[in-house]
Amino acid sequence: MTVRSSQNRLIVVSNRLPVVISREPDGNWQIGPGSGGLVTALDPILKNRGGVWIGWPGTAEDASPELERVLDSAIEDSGYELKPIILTNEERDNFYHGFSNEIIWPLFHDLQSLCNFVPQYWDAYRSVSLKFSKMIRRCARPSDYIWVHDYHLMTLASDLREAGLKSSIGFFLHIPFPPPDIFLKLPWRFEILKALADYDLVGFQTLRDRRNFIQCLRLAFDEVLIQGKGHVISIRVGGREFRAGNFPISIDFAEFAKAAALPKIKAEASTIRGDLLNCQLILGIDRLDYTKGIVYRLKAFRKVLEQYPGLLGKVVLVQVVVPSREDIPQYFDLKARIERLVSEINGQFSRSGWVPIHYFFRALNRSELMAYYRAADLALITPLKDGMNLVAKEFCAAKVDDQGVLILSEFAGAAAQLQRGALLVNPYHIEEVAEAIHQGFHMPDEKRRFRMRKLRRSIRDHDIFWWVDSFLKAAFGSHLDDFPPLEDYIPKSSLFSDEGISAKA
Ligand code: GDG
Repeated sequence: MTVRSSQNRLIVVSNRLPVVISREPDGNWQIGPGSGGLVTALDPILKNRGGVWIGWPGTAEDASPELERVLDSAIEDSGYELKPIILTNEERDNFYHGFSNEIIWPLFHDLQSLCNFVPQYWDAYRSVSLKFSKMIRRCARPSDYIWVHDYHLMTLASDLREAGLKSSIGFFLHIPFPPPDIFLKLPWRFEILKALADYDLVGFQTLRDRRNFIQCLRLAFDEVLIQGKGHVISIRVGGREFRAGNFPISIDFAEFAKAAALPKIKAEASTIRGDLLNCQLILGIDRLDYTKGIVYRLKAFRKVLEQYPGLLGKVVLVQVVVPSREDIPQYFDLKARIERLVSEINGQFSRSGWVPIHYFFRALNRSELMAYYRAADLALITPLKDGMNLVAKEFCAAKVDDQGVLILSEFAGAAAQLQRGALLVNPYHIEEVAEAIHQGFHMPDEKRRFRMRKLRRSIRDHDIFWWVDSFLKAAFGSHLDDFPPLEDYIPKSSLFSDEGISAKA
């Protein structure tokens, strides 16, 4: 029998490789390191123990011959292997845009009416999964640990098992897992549940998601046996036994705080504030996505201006929308709705020297992002549903002076962890969000500091490295007793407790 330990070689599998590939004006391909929490956390681990990262390079099929050469040069820099999965244009459309982003993404965010259940999308999802499976079997040694990420690759373990692979395989879902009455709308619901049960460990962001998953299993299978009471449990179903756990993803807190404290960022933040002439700055930063609640948020901002005329000329909302998935019609429409609303609100309230909403439709570079986090008085983060929401954690990490108010949706995974320091809101409740903005605006400095300190402490103690460690411990630990409820580390959300919804903030 192969002995596996937390020091075994790691094979990371995700839809995208951890590199950014682009074509220069002279036609040559350029490759650079990817950014984001997952790369930051897994890069040192892969370098240290060796391993492979398998994923789609994000380029069209005609790039493939040249790509091999470019990726080879990146391997030398990264210290571990990168294995590209080349998708045809049809696979990209049906697997990535189609099944992943027109079915699973809206459904798992409870927005089933936005789903487009096209049968061919499922065929493409299955065939791309087989493509990934083939590549893994080419690379994997029996003692490797295979860690698969996210909703694009839920059926991968079952393909690997079918092909006889014996290695341990873990899976982490970065987005929420929906409750049964929503999940069961999926025409391929049994296939997905059975496939997830083929992993050895299935990780979710929160207890909410893990509970939803178990409820779905109970409805789909005759017998589901659960063992354990901690944040990692064992599930026996349909002749399989596997583990499931909740592991809230996080950020590299120390690195964020250090970067935000740089004099250059401080100066950039002062310039931003100087331009706003004594106004309090409310910040919203999101990818263009209907799950992020941008339209409701703008309506709440309009409401607060209507309700409290004393705020006119004293508050500015900086709303950054990062372009994303614009080739899907719903995203294109969403952009138009946001822009119409921004212009209506600005048209209604602007006066000489003051415009209430500053709207950016572009990505900020990293130092701009840091400077806006530092400059903001309030962060308004109101997704309709979110796996975690890293912007909320980054905003707090950047608040090196402990000043700032976080207004956060109850339906962001981050709410379970950050509820005690944030002002929690129901993002659909326009009046309630408007009240929270008003409350945040008037919150005294001392109270702001007290709350922000709590938030920062919790994120610092549960950073991205803690997250990787917790997942791998759950994968390799032998006894369930070694995994106490996560509430021991992180305050339990009263929202998702058995007592039901509690009073807010
Ligand atoms: C998925 C889940 C889960 C944003 N604007 C700019 C920018 N960003 C960066 C942020 C942050 C990231 O993008 C967004 O992360 P989120 O977590 O908020 O959201 P998703 O992209 O939807 O991520 C989510 C996450 O996976 C991890 O598991 O938390 O729930 O949906 O890091 O900093 N970066 C730059 N400029 C911008 O304008 N440079």
